[in-house]
Order: sequence, then structure tokens, then C-alpha cells
Amino acid sequence: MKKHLLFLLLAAFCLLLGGCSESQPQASDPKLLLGFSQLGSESSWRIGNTRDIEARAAEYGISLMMENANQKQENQIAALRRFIAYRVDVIAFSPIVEEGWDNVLREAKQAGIPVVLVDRTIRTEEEDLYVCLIGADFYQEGVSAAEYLLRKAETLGRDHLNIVEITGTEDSTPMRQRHAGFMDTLAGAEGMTVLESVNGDFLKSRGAECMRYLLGKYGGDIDVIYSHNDEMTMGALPEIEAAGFVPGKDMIVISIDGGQEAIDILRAGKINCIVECTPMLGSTLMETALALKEGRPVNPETHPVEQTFSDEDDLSRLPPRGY
Ligand code: GYE
Repeated sequence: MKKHLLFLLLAAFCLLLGGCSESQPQASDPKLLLGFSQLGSESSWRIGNTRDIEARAAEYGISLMMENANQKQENQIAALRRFIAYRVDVIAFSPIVEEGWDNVLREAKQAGIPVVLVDRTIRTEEEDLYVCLIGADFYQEGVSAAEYLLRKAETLGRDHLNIVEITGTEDSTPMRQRHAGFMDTLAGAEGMTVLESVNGDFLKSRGAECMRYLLGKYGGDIDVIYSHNDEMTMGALPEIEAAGFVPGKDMIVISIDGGQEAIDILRAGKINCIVECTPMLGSTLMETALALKEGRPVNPETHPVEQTFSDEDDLSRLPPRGY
């Protein structure tokens, strides 16, 4: 009876506030309250990541305050401040860019709330502003993309290839590290020339724009497109076709993520290689949050195991990707 009353009171309070927003934690008997600031919804990777975190929180009985920053750092900072004000047990977030977090993270530290970085990392002089990072090894992804290209060049008997790169969000970890891993691996291979790197912000529309610009400038001199995510790749493909080239044949296409749609295009032969980046980070996040709440130690860095899918492989039995 008492519970009933409490619920009614809560419901009335929510109504007064103009309805419970998506960030309100679920009422039940949660083990802990986790605030998660997602950076946006720019790709199927990101949407898969959000869904996975929501599903795993429910599975682990963790109450989740989820906020979406719509690709703006200031929105993420505001969300982190709301989590601090709400006194959540653990804060987690996927930083859109690497710089600019010191002030708000100092506030979390002063409030005694541990912070977990998910997917991307930050740059800071102060080491104890976050506890740990759960995310992919983006440098290795760049290395894997370049290693595929070197194998492909060998198979085709080509010692000279002109490459264009379409990169992800400026100053973000995957943009920086996918570029670095790729360049470092190609550094020893003389005939591999990167004509230009352009920024596509991980967006399909920008991928199309970048490709149009690159085709206008270099045309048929382009042998290889290295794109930092599937969305930009899928934006680029119709542009390549519209310019009269066959992607996957006239131009080698290398992508990153491995969402279902892109894998299907790889099977159809228009993408040659996709380096996997898995968005399924939710279980590790929930385990980590519980460990932090209970005062158990956590790994400073956790990287998921990832693979490369390409025209070298038989992909007929690949299970559905889930994103
Ligand atoms: O590759 C891209 C997304 O940070 C790993 O961000 C993530 C990247 C992912 O938008 O599709």
C-alpha cells in the first residue's frame, strides 16, 4: 500500500516536471545507478552500442541514466554535470573528442564518483581523472587495414597504388589512431602513396561529399579508398559508381566497423575489406561498474577481440552481426 502511494507520488512529480525524460532511471531495486553519456547517433555502430548498453544494463539489474549528446561536446559536459548533481554511483561516457574534459572530470573526482571511458579515450595531464577505458584498439585497426592492402597489392601484382583516406571526426581517438596505424604500416612500402586525407566526420552524407571532391580532383588515379567507418563508405560507393567506376574492382575499398549492411555489400563485391570494430561493450561496462561499486579492482584497459573480413575469406557462414 505504502509502495503504491510512493509510486503515485513519484508519477505526480514526474508529471509536474513535464514527464519523465529518457534520462530518468527506471524505478525498481537497482544494484547501482549508472550515468552514461552517449556522444550521438551518427552510425549503425553507435546505435548498436547504445542498444547494447541499454540491454546489458537491464540484464544486470543496473539502473541507467542514458543521455545522447547529438555530436556536441558541450552537451556531453552538461550531461556529466547532471550525473554528478544526481549523485549517480558510476559515470561512463564516450568522449566525442580527446581534449577538453579536465574541468568536468575534476568535478566528478571531487564528488567521489568514478568515471569509466567507453569506446574512445581522452588526453589529459592528470592521470587520475578516470579509472579505466573499455574500447577497441583503433591503432591495430589501422594496422590491419594496411596489412590487408599490402596483401592485396601483392595478389594483384601492383607495386604502386594511390590511396585516398576519408577520416572520422577530427581529434577523436578512432580518427587519430586509425590514421596512425595505417600510415605507420605503409611507411616501409615505397609504392603506396596517400594522395590526400579528408575529414568525413563518420557521417554518410560527408562520406559522399568527400568522395565527390576526391573523384573531382584525382578521378581514375585513385586506386584505393580507405574509409574510417562503414557509414562514410556507404556514402562514397554511389559516388564512385556515378563517376563510372566499379567499386571493389576499379578501386579497392577498405572500411571499418563491420555492421550488417556493409558486410552484405562486401559479400556483393563492392567493398574489399572491412576491419571489425565491435560496439558490444555493454557487458564489460556493467561488470566494471559493479566492481567499482563494490570496491573491487578493474582492468585499466580492456580491448575487445576483433577480426578482419575481406574478399580473401568465405563469409557465407558469418552469423548476423547485430548492428
Ligand atoms: O567506428 C564509427 C562511430 O568510436 C568506434 O564511431 C567508434 C566509431 C565507429 O561513429 O562508426
